[in-house]
Amino acid sequence: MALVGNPNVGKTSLFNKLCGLNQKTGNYPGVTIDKKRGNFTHENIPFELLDLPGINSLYPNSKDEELVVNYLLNEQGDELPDLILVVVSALNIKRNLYLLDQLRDLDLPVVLAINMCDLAEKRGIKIDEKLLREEFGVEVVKVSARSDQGLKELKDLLLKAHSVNEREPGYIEADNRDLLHQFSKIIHCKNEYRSFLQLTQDLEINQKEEFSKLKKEFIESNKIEVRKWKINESILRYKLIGNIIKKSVVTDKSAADDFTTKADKLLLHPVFGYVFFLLILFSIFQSVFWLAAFPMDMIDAGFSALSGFVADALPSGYFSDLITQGLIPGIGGVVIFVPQIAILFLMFPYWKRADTCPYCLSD
Ligand SMILES: Nc1nc2c(ncn2[C@@H]2O[C@H](COP(=O)(O)OP(=O)(O)OP(=O)(O)O)[C@@H](O)[C@H]2O)c(=O)[nH]1
Ligand SMILES: [Mg+2]
Repeated sequence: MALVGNPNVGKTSLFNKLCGLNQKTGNYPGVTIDKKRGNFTHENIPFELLDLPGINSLYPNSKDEELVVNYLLNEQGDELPDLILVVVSALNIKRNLYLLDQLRDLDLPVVLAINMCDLAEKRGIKIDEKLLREEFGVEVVKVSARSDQGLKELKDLLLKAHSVNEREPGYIEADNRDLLHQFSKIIHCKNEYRSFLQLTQDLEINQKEEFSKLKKEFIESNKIEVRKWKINESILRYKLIGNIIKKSVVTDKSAADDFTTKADKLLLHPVFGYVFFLLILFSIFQSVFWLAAFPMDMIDAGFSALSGFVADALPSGYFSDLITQGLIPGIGGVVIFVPQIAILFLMFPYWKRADTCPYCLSD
């Protein structure tokens, strides 16, 4: 069973809970960068669980994302999982469901775990999991890897998991379906969405020259606009997800009683928001100068002492002046700014991926 989901949604936390392990977790994307295996038994059925790095979609953007996508698309090896446990965050469900929608086209049994439900309740987010189950045709369970909520129910559902019912491909326009069908046959791919992904991107699993040539010829002879196919996929999927979300997710900010929402009311206020923003920038600016003053004074004193020491040690002349009045103060003049730059960088959040804010877990 493979644990798949967007970065920072709590996959490893859930993996640790299910397998009783202690793999590294952290509140920023990209914590897990390799496959990790674990085991557990439920109702006498042994499960082997694979924790994977987070991916935003089946179009990989980094080496660790590629690892997951190659694993899920490689039909040739016998490594495909028997079941995919898709983990999404209840705080960010719309964006996370895009990946679920892609995964359910792979013809593998899928179970959807909506994690972080403890936080969602506090933020007034209400999710109708029955409706999601009906709309997506997969088993759905709300969990919290932090408070253990829903874990027993999740294990029960894993026994019931089934392949997603055959559905009309929701990722390609009707006019292009025949072409995709032909391409699947040519490359002997059992699943049409896997063919679609191989046609629209260059994957490591298909680096063979023979395949690249075949694909190029197919694209050229049929005048396929690959970029357009990809864009249409996003439009079609988001349209479907948008309609489902409208019916199944309600956010009632007035019911929210967590610290973040209360702070947001003030910090994101149309007028006070700007006042806080300026105050924060001003205090960063001030503290950069205030904190950096101590190491800067030390660096300044250190380089002056070094100049003095070298001046005493060398016989006076042009060479001594070059070292003590040119080279050493020159290097000192650059090094002295290092504390200011370092402190400034420390005061800004660490953005691992431009599209994900690690602190608020939202777009
Ligand atoms: N409140 C709350 N926090 C959670 C829950 N599950 C995970 N977290 C926190 O969310 C953060 C991310 O958890 P991870 O388990 O590292 O997430 P991941 O999906 O494995 O992340 P990557 O490996 O980077 O893709 C950690 O700080 C967890 O403590 C939950 O159910 N509730
Ligand atoms: Mg992880």
